Amino acid sequence: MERFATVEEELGQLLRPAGGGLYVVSTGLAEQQLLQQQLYGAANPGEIDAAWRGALARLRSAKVVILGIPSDVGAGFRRGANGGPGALRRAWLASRPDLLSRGDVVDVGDVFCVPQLLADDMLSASQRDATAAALYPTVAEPLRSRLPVAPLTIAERVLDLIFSIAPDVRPLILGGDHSVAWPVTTALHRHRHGDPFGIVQPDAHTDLLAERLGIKICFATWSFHASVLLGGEGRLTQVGIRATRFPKEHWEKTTGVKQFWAQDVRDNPERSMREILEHVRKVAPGGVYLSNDIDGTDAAFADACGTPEGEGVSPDFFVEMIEELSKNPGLIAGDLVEVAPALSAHPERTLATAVRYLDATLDGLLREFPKRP
Ligand SMILES: [Mn+2]
Repeated sequence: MERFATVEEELGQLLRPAGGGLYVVSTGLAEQQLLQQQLYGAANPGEIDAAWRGALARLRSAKVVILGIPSDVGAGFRRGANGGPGALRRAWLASRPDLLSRGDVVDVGDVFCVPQLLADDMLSASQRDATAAALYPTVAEPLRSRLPVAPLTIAERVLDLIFSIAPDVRPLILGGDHSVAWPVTTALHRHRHGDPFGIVQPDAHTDLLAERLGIKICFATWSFHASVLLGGEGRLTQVGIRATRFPKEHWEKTTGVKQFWAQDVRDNPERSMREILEHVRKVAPGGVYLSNDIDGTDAAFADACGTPEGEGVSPDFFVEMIEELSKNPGLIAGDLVEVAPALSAHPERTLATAVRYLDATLDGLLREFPKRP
């Protein structure tokens, strides 16, 4: 076999049914199966698989595509964002049971994440081949050794494939640590042929290191590289910054990002909203990718994450910001990252906040774009 017959067939290898991106052997297996039965209204693995393939077959007519990337190779201190997509799907489905039966929204499932891997360019050829053999046992050589194996590289390929058959579709990504925003950024950049889009990033942290421990792309560096890719000029806009070693002037001067710190938003929310919208509408007329790190939100509403921070931005502010950005300049993609349900004694509070964000983001992604002058 030299190539796949259809894009859907390749996606069927690269992805797993929603909830299936985590590798579980015994612990967590029953929970994963229950989630998949609920998501797909299916009684057994065969029905789950059939429902998921049915979703892939509807991709070409979708307006919004949901993709889970349960990859967590990030922070040193407390992890758990690999539990994000499952918990987000469960909470969201409970409040929006029609989610997966709507024709215009297609959940393509999860990137299957080998938890020790991040990107293919970090791997030796022999490791790559060994993992490819484990992930794609039914794909023959030489095709198999060309398939990506690490989460971010699989996500890039998946998004390229999706855009190739559904050019106007808008992705909604469920993370995962914040590194999952990188493949979304690069896929948008390739796909939009220079149409100037922006990124708006609610976050307590800047994620603006050029490298961390010699690693170019990870949760702490992706914003730096995204800003470079977008050409600087404030096209990457960060909102809610408060846990950083350097002042705003340092970051804006050295990296070309635009920042709105949490304290300024708290002191004067009306003025901050006005300035954020004015700025983004000026620099990103082609639309916005909302990359929403849950820790941008005040820890009182979102403590189920690796690095909860107080003195943050309220969910009301971010929901309004998402709604306003959706009206103008429009959302071309969205995500919600770093939700780590296992890290809080009361994750339901964070998940309720998360569901508000997912609802607002999905509504925004489904909106028609305003007419461009
Ligand atoms: Mn982040």
